[in-house]
Amino acid sequence: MKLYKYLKKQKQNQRKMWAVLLDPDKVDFQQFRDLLKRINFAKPDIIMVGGSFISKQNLDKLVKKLKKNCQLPVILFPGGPTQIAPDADALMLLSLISGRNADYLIGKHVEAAPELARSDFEIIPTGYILIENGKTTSVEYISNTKPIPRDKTDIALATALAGEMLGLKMLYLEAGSGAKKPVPPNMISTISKHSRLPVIVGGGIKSKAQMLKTWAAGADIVVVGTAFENMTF
Ligand code: 1GP
Repeated sequence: MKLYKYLKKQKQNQRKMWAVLLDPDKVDFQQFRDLLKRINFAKPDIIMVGGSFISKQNLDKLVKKLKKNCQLPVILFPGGPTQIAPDADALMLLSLISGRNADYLIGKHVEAAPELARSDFEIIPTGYILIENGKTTSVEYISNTKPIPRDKTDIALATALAGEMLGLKMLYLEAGSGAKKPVPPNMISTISKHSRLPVIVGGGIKSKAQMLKTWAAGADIVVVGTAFENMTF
């Protein structure tokens, strides 16, 4: 079954999922077996691979190794148009719909399209929505866009609905890597109540308790990056 179909089915069955986010430049390939053990122990449903400035070589290497040694689906979460690894199962084609920078709404996609068209993996168009977390995040700085203020649930909802109407297949509510404050639960619940799309939530999730709270608010997939990297999750 294609990955998106599987994710939709899990959502219909109210089966909550979580994804571990790996940055290929922060993975110690000498200790790859230990990483696999930690993944097997933590039991995520999905492995996401991506980062802001990753080397293509490490990206390809990590995805290849994961696919060879692990049964979990591997989804690319690209920070730019060169972050394409042919061995992945799928790629989130992110459109930064909280921003007003044409490059991150369509420009980078145009640059990536020829190579994406030659790839075999599934492409999942995803509305990427940045939510303010109290400090400037890398995505915000690099994309030169403003996040949606945390108390503007109505704007976040209208953005999510517009994304759905434009045909995007998933919504990713992002507080930013290492965020001090994760996406507010009331914003997650409002969006998940009004949208039929799988809702992914990430940024600043540090504990199982926070993950449960995020699921309870309505997230379908919770993403954990920094806490897994720091071995505190
Ligand atoms: C970042 O949402 C992800 O894009 C994960 O954030 O690193 O804070 O877990 P953390």
